[in-house]
Amino acid sequence: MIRNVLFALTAGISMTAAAQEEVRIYNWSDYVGPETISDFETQTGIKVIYEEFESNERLDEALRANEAWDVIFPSDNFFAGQMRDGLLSPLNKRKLPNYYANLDRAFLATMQTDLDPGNRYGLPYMWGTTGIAYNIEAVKAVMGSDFEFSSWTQLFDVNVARRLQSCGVNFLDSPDEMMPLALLAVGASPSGYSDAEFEQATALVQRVSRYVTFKLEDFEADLIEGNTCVTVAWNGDLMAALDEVDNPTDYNYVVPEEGSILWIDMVTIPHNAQNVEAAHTFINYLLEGEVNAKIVNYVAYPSAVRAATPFIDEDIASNTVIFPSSEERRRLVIPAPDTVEQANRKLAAWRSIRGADWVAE
Ligand code: SPD
Repeated sequence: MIRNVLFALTAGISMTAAAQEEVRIYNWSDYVGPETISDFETQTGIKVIYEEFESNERLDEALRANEAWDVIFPSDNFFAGQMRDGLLSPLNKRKLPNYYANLDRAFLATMQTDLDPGNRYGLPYMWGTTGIAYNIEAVKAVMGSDFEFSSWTQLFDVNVARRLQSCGVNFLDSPDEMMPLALLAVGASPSGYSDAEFEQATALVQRVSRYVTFKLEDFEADLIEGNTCVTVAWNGDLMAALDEVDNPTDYNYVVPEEGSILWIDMVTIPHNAQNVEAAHTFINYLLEGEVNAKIVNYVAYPSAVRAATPFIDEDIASNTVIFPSSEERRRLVIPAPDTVEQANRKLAAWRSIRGADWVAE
């Protein structure tokens, strides 16, 4: 993504002393503000090695292959598996004064019960939803003026996809992103499903796969540049992209009637981190109210940092795609983390759809 080039450049040129302290950060693409990293380097003198990934599968692979990162950002479900498998280091809260001062306690309490008792291993970084984003007129031009997306069944419908292939339909190239949506489309719960339901969901994706593209990187840019007219999307990435176009109302983002996923991207320290001290310094920095608000204002996702609230731009705070209404929130689920067997089955299903040589972006 274009904006990331700037981070890579600033991370590369800012401090050059030979024995300078370093912190290695592996984050999703477009997930900090334009100055987040350079400001941190200036404030602390710590050099940031910053790289980006597009999917939880890629991050998980990196972690299991013993790649050495100091700070990583897995989603809640992958975080749970990584914690279970001993791949994360417990946080030292004494080194995170902003943890007590600035985080939203109610948000932390949700995670304590469900995911990480005592919030020992990680903190919520940003959260969001997955939905269907589309160019309203381009879709109507193909499907007729009454057509609008309101259900996952439409997205996975071969007849719909075959027709919309002319303007382009994109699925996120990740089993973890797509299989829960296919499960919703077959009437199953992404949190608890039978073998038969999983097979039905796999068959649904398989049938439609020849009419769609599979891409994670720049899915939102492809939509606004007209390379696609429909894409599965994360709300914030779409909203950040629409902030840069003249015609944002040409697009719609829908959380379908069956509901969708509420995901939480965590920030945590891997078990093999080389600079645990600097990792804490960086995480504590992310929890500063103004620092965090600048990120929220840029990436267009809500965070769990209460101290950021006064600094959030009004157009972000009032945007109901970014901050879903309570009606919409009732239709969102945080799926229970996969067991090892479920995670392996999801990957196997994806390879059966995408090819045995599929690799995560
Ligand atoms: N641009 C950064 C987007 C991060 C999205 N994370 C989504 C994870 C959903 N499982």
